[in-house]
Amino acid sequence: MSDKADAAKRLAAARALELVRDGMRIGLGTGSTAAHFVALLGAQVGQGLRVIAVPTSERTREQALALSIPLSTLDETPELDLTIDGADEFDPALRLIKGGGAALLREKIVAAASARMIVVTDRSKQVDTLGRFPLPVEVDRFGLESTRRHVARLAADAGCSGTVAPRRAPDGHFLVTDGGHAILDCSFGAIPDPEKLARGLNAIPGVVEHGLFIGLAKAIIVADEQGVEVIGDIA
Ligand code: A5P
Repeated sequence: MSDKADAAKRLAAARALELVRDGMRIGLGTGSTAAHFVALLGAQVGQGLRVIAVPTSERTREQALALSIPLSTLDETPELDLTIDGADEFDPALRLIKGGGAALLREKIVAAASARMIVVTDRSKQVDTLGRFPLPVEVDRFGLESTRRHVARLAADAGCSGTVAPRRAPDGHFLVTDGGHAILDCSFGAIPDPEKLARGLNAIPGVVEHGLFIGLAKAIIVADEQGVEVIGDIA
């Protein structure tokens, strides 16, 4: 990642920090942009800010623990005030692709439990049509090849073409998520009808969740060298 992209991610995270109020229940996203937010939040907690946070991955949980951010779970704290998370792509309708960091299942559960999900990102994630970033689909490891073929057929019906392939970890084995599942990366290039694809994926046995986040983000805080732009309703 370039220094400029990282600086933009930090800028977006700093703007998101302004939304945090004393006493809030906060969902903590996953990825390098969310990590900036967690670091900034940790500094505020060190200065006396009182929040309780639910992390979306083991990675984020470890970071938050190291910063002494008080943590909870959705079982203890089922409703959250605000979730701040990154995205791999967003379009003008605030639809997202997430899951590049393999945390999409917990990210979606936490976002859905939050009164507000606000996305923090740098400008490179902005697209007119979703799909440039390969869509991650989290699937049960049982019947992986059957499910993969089912996803590929469904995608073709939804107007998408391209490869559907299991993600591999650096050691060459299939990557395993925090939830113990596999990820299929769907390299479609463009997704002409994200709602149709999302509905279809939801109906496939073996698909645990997919990385299309539709109707979840209230606003996107997007930063670049020129500064910060807020798209959507941040209030
Ligand atoms: C994690 O599974 C993803 O959804 C991340 O939110 C996404 O990959 C954004 O990552 P960066 O903030 O590192 O770009």
